Order: sequence, then structure tokens, then C-alpha cells
Amino acid sequence: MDFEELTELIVELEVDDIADAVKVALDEDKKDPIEILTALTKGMDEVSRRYEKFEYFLGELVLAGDTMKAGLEVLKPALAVSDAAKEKIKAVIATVKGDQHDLGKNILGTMLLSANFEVYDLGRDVDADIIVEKVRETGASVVGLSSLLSMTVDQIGVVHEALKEAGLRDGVKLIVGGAPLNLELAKKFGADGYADDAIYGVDLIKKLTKT
Ligand code: B12
Repeated sequence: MDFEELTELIVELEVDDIADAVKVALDEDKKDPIEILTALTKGMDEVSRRYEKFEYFLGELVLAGDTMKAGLEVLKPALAVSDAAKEKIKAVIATVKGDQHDLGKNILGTMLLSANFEVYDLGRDVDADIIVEKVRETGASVVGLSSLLSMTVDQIGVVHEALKEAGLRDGVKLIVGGAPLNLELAKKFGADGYADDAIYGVDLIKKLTKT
């Protein structure tokens, strides 16, 4: 099972075949899980291109999401690396209000767990107040927000302001990710950092929290 075949299975929306294919790539071909993740993500980028060119429609987007999810279920345990001796840093993660995209946020959550963070995943379409409440309750020092829609990206600023108002902003690092963002925009909304993939995101979070 080579990487191109995995990418192709996502693009062709092969929801029934992807789990077995990822299993073969991992167990028989001993492929690196991070490279498998990259191949699957490439497939999602091609789905996106086809959607933009009106070759794919909402039904295909839904199916692409399901296909990616099925592949990730198999991949997740392999992404784990143990670092159990260290004290856990708490991270609250969520997809911003108005946004239902959660696959990228879920990958980030898995990778943070693997890196020995204590992760509170609030799900998708999450109100700023709920995020603030969770930070207060847990004493988390990291907030990771995902935003895939241009329409809802300003919610990052809303969370930043709400944390500030609650007197909690200085105690947390606010890290964001998702397609419409870049570092400049992230900073404009008050975030401390931006990452365009979960692997770099975890590295950045580790650096900012000095673990
Ligand atoms: C699958 C998909 C869906 C699925 C989502 C399923 C799910 N459970 O998530 C469904 C079908 C529900 C969907 C719906 C819609 N979608 Co959609 N969707 C996509 C698609 C094709 C892939 C997204 C994805 O899962 N990628 C794979 C994951 C693994 O990648 P990722 O999310 O980018 O995450 C990685 C990094 O960004 C980063 N990351 C992400 N979050 C975070 C957070 C932190 C803290 C860090 C450090 C890193 C990080 O790490 C991740 C892993 O490396 C994208 C296109 C694209 N290429 O992004 C469009 C896309 C995001 N959707 C789009 C649109 C327009 C919609 C709809 C409005 C369509 C409609 N007409 O209804 C609705 C909106 C519904 C809503 N209110 O949210 C547009 C957004 C355009 C824009 N700029 O606003 C896109 C870009 C497609 C396009 N080219 O037009 N969608």
C-alpha cells in the first residue's frame, strides 16, 4: 500500500476500504504513521479542490469526512508516543462557534494526548463562554482552537476577549489552526500561535509551554 494509493482512496471516497488500507500500510508495510496522515490529508486537499471547481458537492464533502474519519480511527493508536513520566499540562481544545469541522481538531487532540497532555475536548460549534468556563474549572494553560470557515474565524477574537474579560488570558497560550488562517491573521485575533498542521502544532505548544 503506497502513499499515493491512500491519497486516492480518500479522493475517491472509498469509505468501506480505507480502514483496511491504513491497517495494511501500518502493519504489513510498516509505513510511518505521520506520513500516512500526510497522505490522507493530501486526499482531503484534492477533495477541497474538486469542491471549489464544482466537481464535488456537499454529499461528497460529507463522504470525504466519513472516509477520513474511518482512516483516522485506525491510525490514531499508532500516533501515540509515551512520555508518561512528566507532569501533565492541561489543554482545552474546541472548534469555534458556528463551525462543524472537527477532524483536524480531533487529530490535534490525539497528538496532544500522545505527547502526555491532559486534553479536554469540548467538541465543535463551541461558544466562547463554555471555553472560558472549562479553562476556569480545569486551570488549563493551553487553549487550542480550530476554525475552518472564513465566516467563523473571527470567533478566535471572541474567545481571546472572553478569556481576557474573565481575567484568565495571561495564564493561557492560545494556539489556533485551520485552512483560512495564517500567522498574521491569528495574531490579529489575539492568538499566541498558529500551526498549519497538528504535528507542528504540538511542537509549538510544547515550545510555548516549555515542556
Ligand atoms: C470534510 C469537510 C467538511 C465536512 C466536515 C466533517 C467533519 N466532521 O469535520 C462537512 C461535510 C460537515 C463540511 C461542511 C461544510 N463545509 Co467543509 N470541508 C471539508 C474539507 C473537504 C476537509 C476538512 C478536513 O477535515 N480536512 C482534514 C483535516 C485533517 O485537516 P484540517 O481540518 O485542516 O486540520 C489540520 C490542520 O489545519 C491543523 N489544525 C486544524 N485545527 C487546528 C487547531 C490547532 C490548535 C492547531 C495547532 C492545528 C490545527 O491540524 C490538522 C491536522 O494536521 C475542507 C477542505 C479543506 N481542505 O480544508 C472543506 C471546507 C473547510 N468546507 C467548506 C465549506 C464551504 C463547508 C460548508 C459551508 C458547505 C456547505 N455549503 O454547507 C459546510 C459548513 C458547515 C459548518 N457550519 O461547519 C470550505 C470553507 C471555505 C471557507 N474558506 O470558508 C472548505 C475549505 C472547502 C472549499 N474549498 O470550499 N465540510
